[in-house]
Amino acid sequence: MKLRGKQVSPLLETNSRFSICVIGLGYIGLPTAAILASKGHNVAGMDVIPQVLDDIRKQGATPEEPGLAQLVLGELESGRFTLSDKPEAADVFIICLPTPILPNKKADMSYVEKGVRSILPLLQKGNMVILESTVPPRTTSDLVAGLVKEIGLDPENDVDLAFAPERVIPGDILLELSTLDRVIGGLTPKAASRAKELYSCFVTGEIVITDSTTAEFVKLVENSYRDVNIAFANELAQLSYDFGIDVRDAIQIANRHPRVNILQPGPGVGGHYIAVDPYFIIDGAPETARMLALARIVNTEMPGLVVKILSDMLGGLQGKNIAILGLAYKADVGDCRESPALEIMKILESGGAKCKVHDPYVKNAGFELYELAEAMEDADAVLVTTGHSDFKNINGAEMLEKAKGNSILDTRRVLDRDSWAKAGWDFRYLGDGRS
Ligand code: SAJ
Repeated sequence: MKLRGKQVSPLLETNSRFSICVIGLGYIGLPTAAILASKGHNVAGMDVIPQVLDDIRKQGATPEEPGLAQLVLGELESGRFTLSDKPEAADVFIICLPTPILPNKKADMSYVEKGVRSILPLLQKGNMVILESTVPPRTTSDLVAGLVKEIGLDPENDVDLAFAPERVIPGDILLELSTLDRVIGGLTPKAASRAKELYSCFVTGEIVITDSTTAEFVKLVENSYRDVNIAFANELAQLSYDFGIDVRDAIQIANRHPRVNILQPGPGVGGHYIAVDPYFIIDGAPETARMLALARIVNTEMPGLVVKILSDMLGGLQGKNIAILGLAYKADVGDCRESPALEIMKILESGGAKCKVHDPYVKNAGFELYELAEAMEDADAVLVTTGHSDFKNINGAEMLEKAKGNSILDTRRVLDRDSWAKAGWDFRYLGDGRS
């Protein structure tokens, strides 16, 4: 079995070292490729974007993922992991391509379709094709199997098709990739157990096998469950103003019950996962997925509520300067896809306010970001939209000297209210209906 010489064994063998081609070197493809290489497999990592390959060659990976850059650079050095701008013949193809959401809230399957099409000329009997991208239910059985049929192969008998979703949390990917339990769905039971055999080389958690459609559904359900739970917390935050209570206290006390586990409210749900995945179910069964649709509505309305509270504090937005602390969708990462802060900025600006955003984690926002002191200069109000740990050290008294006004709304409860209030700030936490 040789990868680079294009001599590939027709059938996978138990306990073999496989040649593997990983299509798409994003936040899941790259660590998966590097881990598989570290277990002795020959891995070709493929990406169509030259910049992605250049960055990997130069720095391995983003420093936000502990240990990843070192692992990637080490495996490249060893020669077990190579980079390429096109797919290479292999025993196993793993597809880790994005499935963005279209404006009509349907999954954009074009990257996955193109990725699968790109391996078709290389596909041989006995190969395994594993999809890791988050996809609508029945993608493996309809889209992937359908494409395999186009080249005259039988998707059930000639090749093994499986779906193996990742479920790691950004910021702790390397650890979770190995330790979390994993679900793997096969188009056939044989495909599922073969994929399980491969993933067993690095997954120490339990690997549960099922059919491909169930596995696709499970992946979406996990994130939808979290979206519904956060929507519940966000609704409680809204109710805190009706009943004059602090939602944080209420949730903390309720969560002492052994069978209650409510998440935390915030300015909305961002990121490319929880804010997106429920739509893949809703789109397939809009009449039935009512609770999922309602949770999306509640969470999507949060930016508007945040702006309304701030506007009430300021007596209107027209001509006001707002210092926004945090653009990333969640604490301690630099990713701002679907971030509620972006929507909040849009609403503030449409109300006549001017925003200056400070986020030490975000490298490229597509617009000007400010140092903390610059963002605070002449600010009428401060709005905290991301709970970065660095923000905990900001000194309220020093900030008051730079700002013009003294209003602050912390939607993440990251700042210490007592010390800021003592320094002279009119300090509110989102969901504290007592203030
Ligand atoms: N959020 C809240 N309140 C909370 C928790 C989160 O408002 O109590 C917000 C965050 O601020 C953020 C959003 O929700 O804007 C999503 O953040 P997250 O940390 O909950 O999750 P993601 O989107 O970074 O990653 C999720 C994870 N899924 C689950 O926990 C079920 C992760 O394990 C998945 O691998 C990932 O989606 C994915 O790839 O699908």
